[in-house]
Amino acid sequence: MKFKIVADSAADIPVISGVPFESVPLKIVTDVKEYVDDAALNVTGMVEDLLKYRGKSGTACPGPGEWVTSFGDAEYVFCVTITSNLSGSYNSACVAKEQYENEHPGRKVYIVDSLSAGAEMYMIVEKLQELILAGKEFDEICTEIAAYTDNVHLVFSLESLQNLANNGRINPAVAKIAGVLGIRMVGIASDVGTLQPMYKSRGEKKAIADILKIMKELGYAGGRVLIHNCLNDHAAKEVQAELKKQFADADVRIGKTTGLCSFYAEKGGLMIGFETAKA
Ligand code: X90
Repeated sequence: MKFKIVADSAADIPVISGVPFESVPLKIVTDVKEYVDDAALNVTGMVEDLLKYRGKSGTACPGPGEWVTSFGDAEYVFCVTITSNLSGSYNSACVAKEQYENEHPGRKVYIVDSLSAGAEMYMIVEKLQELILAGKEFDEICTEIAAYTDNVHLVFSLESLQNLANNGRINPAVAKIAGVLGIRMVGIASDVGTLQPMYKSRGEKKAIADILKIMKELGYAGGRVLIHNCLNDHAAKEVQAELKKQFADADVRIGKTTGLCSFYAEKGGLMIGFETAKA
């Protein structure tokens, strides 16, 4: 096997076809249960469980050993991680890379710190797949994927920031505002891979208008969009319709958050990846 793509499960990709791929699960842990974010996870069941659950909950990223196992025996590995600013996944992957390359001289691992999560990671993985299938060489793919990450972004809308706040991933004062019924926190993944709140939007319609506004400000002018939602197909379809109305060549797909992103984006959450230039 020459090439392999691996990504942690914050990319929302249980399986992919066409090139060798493996998803490395994060875990969602409560006092009563552990959920492994793999293809077997019942995401809806987990979200419903958590809505009823009142105790402590948190998450755990893969350790270096889990990353090394996922590399298998590939000559060249592309490894995509959730933002290093909010998780230890990237650090684990760096340790794994060092070990793998030392144990197997000649093999190489290229790590992409997505500085993001969810649909944006998904789009980075798809781009890697495209570059591999186009028959490009390892070095060429590294250069092109680095350029691509400058042109892909993430905008989100969250109805609750409770799990983010409880786990120290966002300022508690910001979380309180978004906890108000009907208010959505609309924001982006910042350049350093943190949540950057932009609007406190009242109601779904307003949130969707604010999402579109942000996308245009960041340079969206038609092209690929991937809308991942946590039990909110309705809002995802509305965003899709609005984009198609405003941009003749909008290429908009809808998908679902898996375990990790569902835990943090919570019920109603939208995470939208989009391209701003042909890359
Ligand atoms: O290592 C771990 O346990 C995982 C920690 C992950 C913490 C944050 C996940 C956020 C996912 C929130 C929506 C917007 C994300 C923006 C990313 C910069 C979902």
